[in-house]
Amino acid sequence: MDTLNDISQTTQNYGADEIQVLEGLEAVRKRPGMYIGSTGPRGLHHLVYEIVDNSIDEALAGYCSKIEVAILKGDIIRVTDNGRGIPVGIQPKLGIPAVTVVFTVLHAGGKFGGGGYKVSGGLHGVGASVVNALSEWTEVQVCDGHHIYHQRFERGNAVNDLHIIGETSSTGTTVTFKADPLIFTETEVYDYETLATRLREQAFLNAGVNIQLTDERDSENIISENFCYEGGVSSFVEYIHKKRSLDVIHPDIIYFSAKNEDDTASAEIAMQYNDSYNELLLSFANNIHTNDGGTHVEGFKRALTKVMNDYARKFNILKENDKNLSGEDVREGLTAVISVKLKEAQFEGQTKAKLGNTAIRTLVDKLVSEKLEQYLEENPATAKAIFEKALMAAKARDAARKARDLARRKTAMEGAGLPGKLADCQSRNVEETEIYIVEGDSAGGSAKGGRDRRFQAILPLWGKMLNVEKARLDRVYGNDKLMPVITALGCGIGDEIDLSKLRYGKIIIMADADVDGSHIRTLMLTFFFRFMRPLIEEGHVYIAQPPLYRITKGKEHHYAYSDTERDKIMSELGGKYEIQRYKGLGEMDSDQLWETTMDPATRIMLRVEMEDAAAADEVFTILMGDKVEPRREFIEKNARYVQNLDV
Ligand code: TTJ
Repeated sequence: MDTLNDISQTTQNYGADEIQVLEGLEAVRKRPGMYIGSTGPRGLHHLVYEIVDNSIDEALAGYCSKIEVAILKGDIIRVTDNGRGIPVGIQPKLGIPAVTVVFTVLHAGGKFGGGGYKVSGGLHGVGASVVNALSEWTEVQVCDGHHIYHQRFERGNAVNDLHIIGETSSTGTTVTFKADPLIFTETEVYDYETLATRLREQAFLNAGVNIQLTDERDSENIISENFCYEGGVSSFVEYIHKKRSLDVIHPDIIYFSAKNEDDTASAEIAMQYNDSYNELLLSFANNIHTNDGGTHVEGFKRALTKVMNDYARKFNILKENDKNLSGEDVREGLTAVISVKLKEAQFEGQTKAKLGNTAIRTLVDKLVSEKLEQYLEENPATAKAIFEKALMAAKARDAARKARDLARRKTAMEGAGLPGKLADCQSRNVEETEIYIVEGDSAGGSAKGGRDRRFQAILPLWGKMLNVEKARLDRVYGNDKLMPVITALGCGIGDEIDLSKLRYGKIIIMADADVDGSHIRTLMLTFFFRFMRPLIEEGHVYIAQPPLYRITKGKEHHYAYSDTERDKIMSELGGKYEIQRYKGLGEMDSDQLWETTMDPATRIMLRVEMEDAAAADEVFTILMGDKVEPRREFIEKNARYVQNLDV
């Protein structure tokens, strides 16, 4: 191995390669979004994931048993592992130490020779050099069992050569960095829960890896948590059910795993059924959350449906002339974690959150087909519980189909097939049409009076609607509050949804800014999330923001949409003025409603977006489910984020 003076000697004269290296990192600073997605909170947290992923790889290779992540004062991050330590030997091609290459050459991450494959996280392992480029400073310390090596970088540039600062018998790597305020706006600080959620997930996905998170920013109140799960993905399923207080219908967590012949890919599946009507499939490829699924999920679904129907036929659970169980029937109440690791993962789709490797579909299909059938035969009590639920789901689906057809015949008999209360718009161009779902007949009246009938439709809703969190499809069909919405939107619900038939480009929920309005909004969002999720995924759902106050001074009037805005207007106006607190939409006449909440030129609307389906599922299950304790906990934890609380 090269001695240190070799290192210092060879790094004096920068060759062409080194200059190209520095230009590479300049590109990262010019367009950070290309490498970490955004320079907002998500991008900031992404820096941590990029560094931690390297230590996780070292743990997966079997050389690291402990990873420590610390958030230090000043939002500095320190990641330490007790692995072999990043190699310090001279990298022949560039003539500089391998560890310096890792921090200064783009995409230089991954394995330094040797077997195994790097399972990267985040934006697929852009590597430590990107973190270095986007940090005001980065310090790396490597212990190789003899010496302690140290090097410092500033905004990607080495400010010294790798040098020895001491002797040691231990091995490992420590990286400390401060995100660059020139790249990340000053207000960006790390959110403990965000990091905890991600590190916990990585511990579930890599059984036995021990990850410690500590927040030292408040020296009076240091928080620390340890994540280590020998049960891996099975512990993940257990955690999901516990966190949501869901009742399981069989005590055991079903677990399978397999590798392919040449060991270039592996798959793990953990699954358990609960008594809800919702399914939650969490899928990962190389520890990356494939939010949009892909071949591993397709293989799982296909095999599950086939095994369940074959088993049902074999044991006469399904009679000769019974229809097959559908995919939805066999997945009702199912929580499953599907985790695959493979050499050359291909990610597809706009957000690269969908796995494309076709061989993985076969690997997972084969794994489930063989192992699930065997499991069901060896665990008849579990099989019984699962089939009872699937048969109930199938019956409900049949009832739903009948209720839907009945409802359709009923509306057809009523005439145009559209709900009586709908004030439709003239345009049929979905690019411009909007439907306001308005709480209450009086607000519905004002909205009808104030709207632009060319492209705005109004559907007044009245009273509280069904909380669908605990309802199957059959109870949704025929529900007199939801059917008008389903019919007006025209695109069907559940597995029959077809957005090409959607009649309005924007679906705008307009309810009072009070507790009742919030409840109506939440019930409507629960319905869209559970039975029309593509509407949210495709960005069609909005929440209207009516003003909270009207401030009048003489002939002049202003609208305030928050308490802060109200105070700002009051201080600007000064002197005498009148303030009206709107308790409900009904207090506004048509013109005011148009001007403040419906005119596209002036209105403020919130688009409902879903960053992470699993996180949304957790919120809806906790808030709308029937368990009180987790709801109380959630509200206590999140009360600080509530604005304009009206009690
Ligand atoms: C690679 O194979 C040869 C011996 O060292 C292996 C390695 O790179 N191990 C390694 C890298 N352990 N930890 C890292 C690492 C840790 C942090 C915190 C950050 C980075 C960029 C790498």
